[in-house]
Amino acid sequence: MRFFVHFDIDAFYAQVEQLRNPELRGKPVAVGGNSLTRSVVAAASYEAREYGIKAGMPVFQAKKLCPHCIFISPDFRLYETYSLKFYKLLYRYSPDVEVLSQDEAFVELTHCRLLYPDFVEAARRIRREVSRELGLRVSAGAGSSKIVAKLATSRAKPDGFLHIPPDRELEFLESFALEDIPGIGRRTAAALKRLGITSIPDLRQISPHKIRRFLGKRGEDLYLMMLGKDFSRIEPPQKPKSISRGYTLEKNIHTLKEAIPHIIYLCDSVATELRKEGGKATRACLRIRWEDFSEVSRCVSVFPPFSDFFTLYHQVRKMAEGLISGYGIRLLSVEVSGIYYEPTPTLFKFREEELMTALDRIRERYGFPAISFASEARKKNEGVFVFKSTRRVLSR
Ligand code: DCP
Ligand code: MG
Repeated sequence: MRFFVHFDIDAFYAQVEQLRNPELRGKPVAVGGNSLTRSVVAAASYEAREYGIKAGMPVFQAKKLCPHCIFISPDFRLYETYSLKFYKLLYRYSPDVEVLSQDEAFVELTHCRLLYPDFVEAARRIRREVSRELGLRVSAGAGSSKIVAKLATSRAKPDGFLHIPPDRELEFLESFALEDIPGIGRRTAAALKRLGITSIPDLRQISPHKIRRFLGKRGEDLYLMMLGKDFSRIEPPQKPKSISRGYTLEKNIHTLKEAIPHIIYLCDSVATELRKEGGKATRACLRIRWEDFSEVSRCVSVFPPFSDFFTLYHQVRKMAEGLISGYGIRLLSVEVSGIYYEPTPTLFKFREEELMTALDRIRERYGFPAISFASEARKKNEGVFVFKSTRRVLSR
């Protein structure tokens, strides 16, 4: 029988802020952008949640629900240091670690029987030790599959631990609504509904072949998982499939001239991350959210594969020229995808490549903001909520 433990830090960003500033402890705290009118809540302390504040909610709405809630601008670099510490700690207990997000990971103990004769006791101990060393409350769930462990954590929150014994797993799974199951989005739930399935026990009435016909292989995997047959394993660290950066602007902008410094910053940030991951991209996309919240995106294929700022900027700028025409812009985002990780042979180094290497070295030593393009400095209007996303290749 396999044994998985799932860990998830409680109210991650908000807790880090409460740890850094003891005056915030025990109080409603929400971390969001620095503009009270335009950004969204990234994390809410459990005290703030009592007022109905949750992640993804616009800050102005959260402020209405709880006027004395303390709003804090995010400090992504600080959260990143806690993330790295968290991952490192978990690897101390088992080599089988799968990182899911900044504050969430699976640890499989199956192959560490000699170290941990009693898995459940070990899981409890690991949670306590990780929590103590980080100084943050961490919740954990355990079971014989990843899905059971993850769902157990959701029931253990905040600051708890829940183990589901093998003979209780089916009953436990059936206690969840379909839309609470990770991997079942709105679209999958709607597709299941069309097949007459509105709850997990309903799944028993349908054959795996029928599910596969309607929802494909992923649907079939989900189906088996819900019937207690989750065969998925710990996935080794994966390389990202796409890398994007974007933000909502503090004030709407209208012209290409105003957009260029932001585009420079976003392209520089994406290309730097791409080089850090050791990849070369073949596709570049620009996404714009207009003032009426409608969105447009444009993508181009690029050959040969690139990882330098200049190629990306050239492509994104061309797309921006074709799209920007005086209408108010609220959000800008740049993404690269179609990433290759095989070394591509180069006969000689271009000057641009040498420049990129020098840039990376400076930033490795002094941090990303240490150096930037001069025209980026013309960015008068700041981006208020940087979202950083590095979508990883997920294979089962
Ligand atoms: N996050 C974000 N935007 C969101 C959701 C999350 O920026 N819409 C960030 C802030 C969170 C962190 O990711 O602190 C971890 O996300 P979780 O979903 O684990 O949420 P929390 O850790 O805040 O709360 P909890 O895990 O206790 O539910
Ligand atoms: Mg969390």
